[in-house]
Amino acid sequence: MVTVKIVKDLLAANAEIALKNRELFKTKHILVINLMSSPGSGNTSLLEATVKAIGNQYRIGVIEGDIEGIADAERLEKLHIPVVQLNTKGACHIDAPMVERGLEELPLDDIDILFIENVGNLVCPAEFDCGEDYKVLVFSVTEGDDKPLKYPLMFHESTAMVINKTDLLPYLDSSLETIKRNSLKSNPKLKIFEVSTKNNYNLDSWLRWLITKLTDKRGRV
Ligand SMILES: Nc1nc2c(ncn2[C@@H]2O[C@H](COP(=O)(O)OP(=O)(O)OP(=O)(O)O)[C@@H](O)[C@H]2O)c(=O)[nH]1
Ligand SMILES: [Mg+2]
Repeated sequence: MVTVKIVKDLLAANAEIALKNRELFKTKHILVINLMSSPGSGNTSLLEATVKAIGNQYRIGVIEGDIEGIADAERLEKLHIPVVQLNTKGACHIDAPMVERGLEELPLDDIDILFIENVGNLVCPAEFDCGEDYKVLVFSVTEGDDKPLKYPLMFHESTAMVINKTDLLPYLDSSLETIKRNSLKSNPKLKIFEVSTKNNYNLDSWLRWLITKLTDKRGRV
């Protein structure tokens, strides 16, 4: 079938470039995190909080993925870090060739941790390897505690999940315990952090995990 062949070719081409990206990241000793989420879950807010907390100790760079616009890149540029904005012009995810193009605009020798903020979408980004070390899901409590059961691939593919907006729990029917239980059904090994980027609640364990992963990676190269 023609359609199946085209899809297979597309994924094979993506995998080839992802491998190339991964080799480059290894050579440059950069930890790469592919941040995925629904629109508005707090990806950029988490990046802002992370840069403010550890940006003076670790050099952080960001590839921003959005369908249109430069708003998120502008938010992060205010923190004086290298940022490149990719516009997918309709595509629902960032793929490896897009990341490869973005890398040309970044000072890779001056970056310890590179974040790829994927397009806000709870489905497609999970299907594409960009060459990252880890996929991390930012999930907000406002999305509802049934979502892990309805969008299982995203939870399955992620190594870690940051549950954000916990400050809003008193106003919602969502239960933190149910979010966690349902997420672990798709991925029993999922590492879970509960935070609020609004009031910087509980960011420490997320930051410690990041630093540990950077140290691990440097130990491996
Ligand atoms: N109450 C509350 N609001 C938050 C929190 N984190 C982010 N927000 C708000 O949620 C909205 C979306 O935050 P962003 O950081 O732009 O989310 P995003 O995932 O980057 O959004 P897109 O990139 O546009 O998909 C903003 O109005 C934030 O102020 C939080 O922990 N608590
Ligand atoms: Mg954003």
